[in-house]
Amino acid sequence: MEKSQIGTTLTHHVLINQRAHAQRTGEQPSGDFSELLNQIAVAGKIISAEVNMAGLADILGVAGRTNVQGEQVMKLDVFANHTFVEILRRSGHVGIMASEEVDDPIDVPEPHFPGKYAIAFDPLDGSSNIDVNVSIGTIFSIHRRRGPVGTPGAPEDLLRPGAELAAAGYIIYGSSTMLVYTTGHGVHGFTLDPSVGEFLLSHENIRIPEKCGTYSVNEGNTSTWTPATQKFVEHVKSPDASPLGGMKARYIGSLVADFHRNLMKGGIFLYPADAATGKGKLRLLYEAAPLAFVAKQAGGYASTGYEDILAMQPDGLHQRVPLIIGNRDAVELYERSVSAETST
Ligand code: AHM
Ligand code: MG
Repeated sequence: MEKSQIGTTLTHHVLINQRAHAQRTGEQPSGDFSELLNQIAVAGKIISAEVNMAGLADILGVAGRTNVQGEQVMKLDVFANHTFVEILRRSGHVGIMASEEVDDPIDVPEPHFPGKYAIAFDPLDGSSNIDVNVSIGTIFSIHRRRGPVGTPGAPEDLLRPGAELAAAGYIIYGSSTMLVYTTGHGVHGFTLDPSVGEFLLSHENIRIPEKCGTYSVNEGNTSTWTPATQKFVEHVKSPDASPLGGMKARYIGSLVADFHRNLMKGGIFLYPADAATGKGKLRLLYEAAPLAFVAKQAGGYASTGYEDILAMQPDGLHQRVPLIIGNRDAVELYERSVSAETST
């Protein structure tokens, strides 16, 4: 990062990018998107603070611990969902939402103003890792709604291909808290400086490194994979295989953390189809599609093995898909392995 950018806040960075966009296109920015992203960042800071307290729950006593409003502390994933829903509902920029934690679409009732965006999120992904101090994350995806601003949102505003996303990103609660986002013009990362309470630009224009040195998959599931997946994993870990042999294994079991590591270091993550059902585990709307959008902007690619994740038309809010994501050459090699199997 250039020295002149040290101390650039998320807000400032979004404004600079909007100005550049306005100069390119002649469109005047409304400021709505930057406000929305700011609200997401606020929710992220609140969740980050709570996640950092999680290890103290036993010491302080979960039942005895109360929050600033004097209320009983909620389970972290419930807390994260509640935080996102309430902050976004009041933002004035969201007309409808979907959350991993909620079965139905979440509307924006009176007196809140239904804004122009539809947002889907997984408020706390990998939450089974909370108790053991392993990184977890929030994933979000943002579409521009089809209906006019001020009118209620509809599920169709959410059920759209990832290729139409206006923005997507994630927040990782790890050794530090980072927010990574894209609006389709590069991927930018901001690290939370808890001493000033701001997300500061730390990784501008992230590109996935050319060398794909890591594969990430739950190998305990090997017996449930298709032969094509089994062959692919055997191939990438064989030291002498070409192309793309000799990869090392790294699997955290937290999608955001596995994806983030591979984005920064080069790697492929697989949660492939189960051979018996043909289905994957991860959700299209708020896990696969937003990360596919980020990956593509960073020079990577995401596929089910059969099709580009970004091209998929969702058929439900909680639809599950196989997800193979990371370096483009590695994901394409997986696709070839699948198509060789289906054509024999
Ligand atoms: P969750 O939404 O219930 O937290 O499950 C999603 C998580 C992902 O973070 C991770 O990639 C995957 O499940 C790990 O699954 P497994 O434990 O089957 O390997
Ligand atoms: Mg999840």
